[in-house]
Amino acid sequence: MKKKTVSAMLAAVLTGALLAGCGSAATTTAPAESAAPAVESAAPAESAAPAESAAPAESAAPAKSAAPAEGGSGAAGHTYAIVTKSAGNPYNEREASGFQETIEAEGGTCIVQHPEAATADAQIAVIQSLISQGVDSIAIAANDANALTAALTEAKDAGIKVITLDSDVTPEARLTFCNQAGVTEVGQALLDAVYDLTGGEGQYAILSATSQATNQNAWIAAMEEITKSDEKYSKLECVEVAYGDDEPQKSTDQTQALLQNYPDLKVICSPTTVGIAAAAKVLQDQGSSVKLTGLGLPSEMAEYIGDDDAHSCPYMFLWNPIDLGKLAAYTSIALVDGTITGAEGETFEAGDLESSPYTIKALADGTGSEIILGPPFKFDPSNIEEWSKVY
Ligand code: RAM
Repeated sequence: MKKKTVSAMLAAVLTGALLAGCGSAATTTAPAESAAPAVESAAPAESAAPAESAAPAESAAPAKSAAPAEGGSGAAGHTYAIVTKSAGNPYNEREASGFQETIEAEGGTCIVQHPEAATADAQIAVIQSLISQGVDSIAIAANDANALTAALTEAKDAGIKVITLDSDVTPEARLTFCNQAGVTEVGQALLDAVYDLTGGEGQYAILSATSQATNQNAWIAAMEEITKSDEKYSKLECVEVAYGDDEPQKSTDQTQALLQNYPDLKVICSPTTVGIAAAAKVLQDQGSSVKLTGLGLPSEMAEYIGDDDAHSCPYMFLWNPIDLGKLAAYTSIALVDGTITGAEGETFEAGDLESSPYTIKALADGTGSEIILGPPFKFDPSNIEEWSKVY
């Protein structure tokens, strides 16, 4: 009951703040509308989910996350913002819902901003608005590694705790990075899938998000590195990296162009949930023999996953985007209440998340820190139905 009263008060305060600070570049979800999507609490009948992944039941368990973060003073009285890559992408909505659910369960006020387009400029406008609203923290999935540095530094200088999730910026512009999975691990999983689906040789293409997206670029670079360093992959030829900009229509057009330009193409690998969903539809509708893999949202991909010719995607990978949002929320709370500073070796509790407590790790190149949610998880015909009900 106490939480409800606080929420109502905060909703009123926030509504005022949003009216004052919301530019045309963003849409905002007020806390009042924060009911977590039904999909989040729908635990599949068989919730004996594979051990290496966040179990569906876990995303639904509210009990543990209702308690204040251990070691901290709770989130009440503070305002925590999340800025996703762009509006209209269900992955980003899942990510934001996990963040919002956690912040509100902990008694904080949440601001959700989905910029109009997956560009740095759209995010800069949002960051500036959040600085003027005086938020306590900003968690951002960056559309560019470098272009946000000035705006985020301004936020940090104003005392705002800045972190990244999903897609990073240069380390000096944030305190830490909530990374969904190890970059090399994701690159390895994708490359092995390409290897498997091509039969170990021949042409494949990558259908990415935007050309500036830090996360996609890091995974593609990891694939390139592994290809160069391991003879096993020497017969694979990556003919093109195409960019669908995380827009369904552009991703569809790019898929069609790849099919037209490369008649010998065997596989498309799309490390973006928007790209893979668009490509899956094109390939399946055309009855193409080109196979697809990459990173996909199970709820969008269920109809395309299958081992036979009637399905375009034999298998794909992802992580739980709701849990990634939750991790970013617990990280933001711990930074604001002083439990952590973002330095390597610090540890904090993250409610009901599988790997809690989390320890902050150094980035491989020693330039900053990150927190890894867990390993990427494989979705195939054996589990896609179950997971498509979760996210
Ligand atoms: C898209 C976005 C996001 C990425 C996923 C896999 O939704 O580009 O940043 O992590 O795909």
